[in-house]
Amino acid sequence: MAERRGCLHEELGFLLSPPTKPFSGLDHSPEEAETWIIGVPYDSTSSFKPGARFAPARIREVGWELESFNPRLGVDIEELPISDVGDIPLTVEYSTLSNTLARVLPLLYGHGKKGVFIGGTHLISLPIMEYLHQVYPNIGILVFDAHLDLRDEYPQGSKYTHATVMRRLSEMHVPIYYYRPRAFSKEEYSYLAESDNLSTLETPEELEALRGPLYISVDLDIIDPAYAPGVGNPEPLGLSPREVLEALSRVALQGKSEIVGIDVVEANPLVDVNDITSLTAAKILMETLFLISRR
Ligand SMILES: [Mn+2]
Repeated sequence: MAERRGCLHEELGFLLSPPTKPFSGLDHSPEEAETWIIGVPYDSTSSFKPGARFAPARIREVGWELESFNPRLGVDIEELPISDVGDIPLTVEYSTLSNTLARVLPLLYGHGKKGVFIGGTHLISLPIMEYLHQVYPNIGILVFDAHLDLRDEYPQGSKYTHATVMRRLSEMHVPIYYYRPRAFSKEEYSYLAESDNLSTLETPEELEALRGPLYISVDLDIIDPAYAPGVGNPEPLGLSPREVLEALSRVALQGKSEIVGIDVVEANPLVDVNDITSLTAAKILMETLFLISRR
């Protein structure tokens, strides 16, 4: 058993860059942890404001300033079996990102663990979901995003970007559930209406009805720019962070689905204001970790 433990640690060491500071001081070994945090600093296909590659490090940094005790569970986050295993090494090539994730994800899910991913742009959800769709053929994705990300190409000629990620998943017939989207192109709106694997949910009650394995993707632009100004494509009239957390807790605590992974994407420290967005992201990550962790 001891040898096997050493192997996993070693394999990860070859594939990942260690975090400069683990999220909230989490120092459990990857072997004993039930949940792994993985940073995915990828932003090469940003169409508006690049800089999301800096988010995993910044979110970890400011997350240290948040209190880490959870009264509902009566525990500090350090007591939960979570390991911050580090970052996918920086690359500007989507194929390299995708290949590295294809080697890391079997180590994670092959050992029965859950993944919590810090983006990066929204495109990082695609290689993660491509892998999970093989492991869980009936997996669905619950998306918190101002936008639908259903464009066929964006910018023109580009098939693999933050604005096309859900279109590529839809083509794989993955059920996609959007929670309260608010910004559409005409093309996307028609595609949504015509596709039977896509739906929008407008109330927290509807979230409880989701079934089966579920991946959750939180694009921080679901939140109003007042609380999250530092994102790639800010869109006014958004949700409050509290509304997002209430929705997440509905799914995790009252819902019937099995949450197998979560990402928090699109924070961009280069255009943030006083770390507001990174702090909001860190808080959502921390609350999410409490929601999905068993003691
Ligand atoms: Mn998005």
